[in-house]
Amino acid sequence: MMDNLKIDHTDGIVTVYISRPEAMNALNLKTLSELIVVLQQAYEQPDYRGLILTGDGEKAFVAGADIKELAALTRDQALAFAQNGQRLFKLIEDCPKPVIAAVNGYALGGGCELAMACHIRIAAEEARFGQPEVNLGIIPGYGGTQRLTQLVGRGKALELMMTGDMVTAQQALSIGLVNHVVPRVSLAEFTRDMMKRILAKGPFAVSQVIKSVNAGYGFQDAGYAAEAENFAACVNTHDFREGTDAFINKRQPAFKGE
Ligand code: CO8
Repeated sequence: MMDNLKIDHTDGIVTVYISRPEAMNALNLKTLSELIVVLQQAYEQPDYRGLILTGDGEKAFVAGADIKELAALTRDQALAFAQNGQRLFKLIEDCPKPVIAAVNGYALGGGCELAMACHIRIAAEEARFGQPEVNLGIIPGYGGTQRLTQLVGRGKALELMMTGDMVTAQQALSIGLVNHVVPRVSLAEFTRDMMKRILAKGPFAVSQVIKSVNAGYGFQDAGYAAEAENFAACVNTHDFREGTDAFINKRQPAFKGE
């Protein structure tokens, strides 16, 4: 029994609904540990043939890491959190079974990073994407600096991460951040149909496609390690305390660059 995930397992397709309606499905530690359990099952159990990750409710896929939890972190905790989250997202990226994100609403910060770790992204027309961490005085910490750059190229990735701007589903499609945009009412069916088409192929061959593509993007490369260190460095600053306090108290932050 999971507290923050709802799970439907039908015909070998496991649909995981991230469900924290009080916090726009934000990823707290409990949710991350529940996702690790699901991923372990996906690796080990033959009746887990494909995974669909989506958000529960109408508004959000996942609106990021849980900012209230983040706000209390020390630098060392932040480094450990980022490294642990990166390992989970790498488990998703390397999963030998297909993993599709059905992005039903806001996919921000860690939510956008979660969608990018999946093999394929399908978005509802209402979905919104962004890496708004700079609004909080931090940077992405779950691999976003690497995967966004891989998906949309360096220039657009830098723009999105430096401005914190949100993009619409159509804009996300035009820059290669998502594979398809569909009406909200069709999202579940469209995603399931694509999963079924993949599952009709040779499963070993599909897993070898994933493995081969990922072999070209080394997780051991300096990028992920640098991101975790640089995320942790932000947590030591006044601007991080100010940014998270401003979000929690619903006011504009006043950053000082220190
Ligand atoms: N964390 C915690 N609570 C959240 C989050 C979040 N990420 N997002 C929304 N909530 C809560 C709000 O605080 C609010 O709670 P309450 O009702 O108690 O005030 C409730 O959800 C509803 O939110 P809003 O009232 O803000 O709803 P709106 O419809 O006005 O706005 C938005 C929706 C645009 C999604 C808005 O909530 C928002 O901007 N959320 C924050 C988005 C964001 O900044 N995400 C990035 C977070 S940082 C991150 O993801 C870093 C990842 C790397 C971590 C590295 C390891 C530690």
